[in-house]
Amino acid sequence: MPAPRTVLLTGAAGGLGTLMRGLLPAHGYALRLFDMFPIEGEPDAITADLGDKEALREAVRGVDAIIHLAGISLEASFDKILRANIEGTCNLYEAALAEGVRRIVFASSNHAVGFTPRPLPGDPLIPIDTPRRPDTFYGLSKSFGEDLAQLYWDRHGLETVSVRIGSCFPEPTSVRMLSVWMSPADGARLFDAALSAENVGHTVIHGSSDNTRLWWDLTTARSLGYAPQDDSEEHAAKLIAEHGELDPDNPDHAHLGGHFCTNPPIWPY
Ligand code: NAI
Ligand code: 15L
Repeated sequence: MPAPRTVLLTGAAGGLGTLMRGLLPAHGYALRLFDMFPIEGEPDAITADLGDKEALREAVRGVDAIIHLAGISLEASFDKILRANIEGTCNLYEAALAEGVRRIVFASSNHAVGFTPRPLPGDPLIPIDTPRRPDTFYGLSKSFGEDLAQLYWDRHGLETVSVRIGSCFPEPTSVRMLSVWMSPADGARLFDAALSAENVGHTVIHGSSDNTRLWWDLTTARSLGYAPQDDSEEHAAKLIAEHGELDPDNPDHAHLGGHFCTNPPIWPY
């Protein structure tokens, strides 16, 4: 069996980071953890801000790849987004380049294309080359991150898979999530594929399970070797009984980004 590959997991204290800390070791990865908050039970985790360039250089030194989850994950003022998501991601790419890391998997988001109209039954799935339509400063920072990744590939040969994640939580909690949910186990499968596929250059993929009510096309993700095993449909009856079907006249239901387009949740810090 090949030795586990060492991967830096930024944002390791967060919701998705916590799920991936539990699941990725079984795919053969040895994780180095990074977050601005300490992680209980993980004394070796690096506690630092993405603004700390020296800490980033040390954090990326010697790893085979990086999964970049750290950052503001909801809407915030442009100043906060600028520091954490835009400058912070630039700092990480500069550190990776300086230390010779060859591959980053970037947690982009459906909110980079959040104002894309939601497909109605019978409409074609949203293709991966759909035009960017950020729904928030947060979504705009993910759009920037994808362009940054393209620049580092074209200019420096640093590879990235940008994953436009739908909603990765233990269970879907809204009717919208039935379409964009990525089960944690499929999330780990997708990160594994993004880390191990060959010759990705800069590839953008959608990140979700193979949901019955899927809104977007998973072809590019599958071309990297991603084989989703889960479907949100087993949660559909309960969620629809509770909330009803999506209403075409409700602006919260009109776009891929859902309520981020009308009333986005605000980052609490
Ligand atoms: P989260 O908010 O739970 O975790 C983000 C982590 O980043 C936190 O632990 C936070 O302390 C850390 N962080 C924030 N700013 C930082 C900074 N300046 N320096 C160092 N660490 C910092 O978010 P979640 O849900 O775990 O998402 C992880 C990533 O995936 C985020 O980039 C998010 O935008 C992206 N994403 C997540 C989705 C989901 O369904 N969970 C959907 C789409 C994208
Ligand atoms: C995101 O990008 C957020 O980080 C996450 O908290 C969820 O709200 C998700 O999108 C979503 O669209 O459900």
